[in-house]
Amino acid sequence: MTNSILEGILENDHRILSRFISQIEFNNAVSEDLLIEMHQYTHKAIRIGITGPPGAGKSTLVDQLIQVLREDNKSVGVVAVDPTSPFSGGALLGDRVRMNRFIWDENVFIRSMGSHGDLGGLAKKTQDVGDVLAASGKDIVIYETVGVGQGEHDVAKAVDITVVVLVPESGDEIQLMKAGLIEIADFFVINKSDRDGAGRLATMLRSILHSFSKEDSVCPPVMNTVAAKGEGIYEFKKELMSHLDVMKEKGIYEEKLLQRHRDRVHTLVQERLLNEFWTSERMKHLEAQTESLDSIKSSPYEITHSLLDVNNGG
Ligand SMILES: Nc1nc2c(ncn2[C@@H]2O[C@H](COP(=O)(O)OP(=O)(O)OP(=O)(O)O)[C@@H](O)[C@H]2O)c(=O)[nH]1
Ligand SMILES: [Mg+2]
Repeated sequence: MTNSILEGILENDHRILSRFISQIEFNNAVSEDLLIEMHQYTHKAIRIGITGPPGAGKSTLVDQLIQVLREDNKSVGVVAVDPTSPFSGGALLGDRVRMNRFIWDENVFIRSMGSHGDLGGLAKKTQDVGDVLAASGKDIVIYETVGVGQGEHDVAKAVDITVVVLVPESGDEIQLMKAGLIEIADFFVINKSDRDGAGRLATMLRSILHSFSKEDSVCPPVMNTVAAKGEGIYEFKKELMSHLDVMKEKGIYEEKLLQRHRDRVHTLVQERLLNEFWTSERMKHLEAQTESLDSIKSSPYEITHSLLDVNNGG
């Protein structure tokens, strides 16, 4: 099949990439045939998630990371995922992305993406967009997302390795646990290490991680950086790549990959079945069953039973 959109993606035509990614982002009908055909080209990229509290310096760090990756002659795709914003690409996110200096480099593609209020679909969109960037030939795909809730978990499902960026002030042990960041982190960066407490946080974090680590897993490394001054970035990149190798050796990488594959099928089946279920017939039925306040007397279970009994199209 020769499809001009797929050709454009494979040829790294940034205009076509951009347009196709928007289609995914806005939930427009995307040709499944194209996604199926594209799949064979999506396996090479390394996918890295960068998450952490607002203002931790994630974008500054990504900007610096792009530079050292470019020095290695690696091409990079970046998606700034903003689960809290229904907007994307606007001035606000543009400011937050901070990577404008790569705008003329055809080996760097930077894009922001909002959730459009549809949080459930974020994991799927994130994965599809990552596939598009991988197919365009990017060696490394980086997702930046603010760790404030569900979004970073969706992103964690789409990546090979999740980097959690903290700052010296994130010291509160309990808070770390609460944030659930430890569960998703494969790697920690303490940025803004030009501030007091960076060493202390690193020591504390290492000891927490040590006590948490299981026999068949690997302990997440903890690195210190000063992204604003470009300090520790080269070391960060080096450690990140060698940690990926360790994850591969231990079979953790492969396990993640397969789990991700399985999850995606799961999600697609779920979506498909739901779409098939909610025929106009059933929507009408639900409307009719919940028309007046009186209807709250019927148990939701009862209404569900009656819905499941409504004949499809009948
Ligand atoms: N002191 C210090 N400031 C830094 C460092 N890295 C980044 N900053 C500053 O921290 C601020 C926030 O940086 P960003 O890179 O936008 O942070 P972010 O995590 O991407 O922010 P959001 O995307 O809004 O969550 C900026 O003013 C940066 O200049 C650092 O290592 N040390
Ligand atoms: Mg940012």
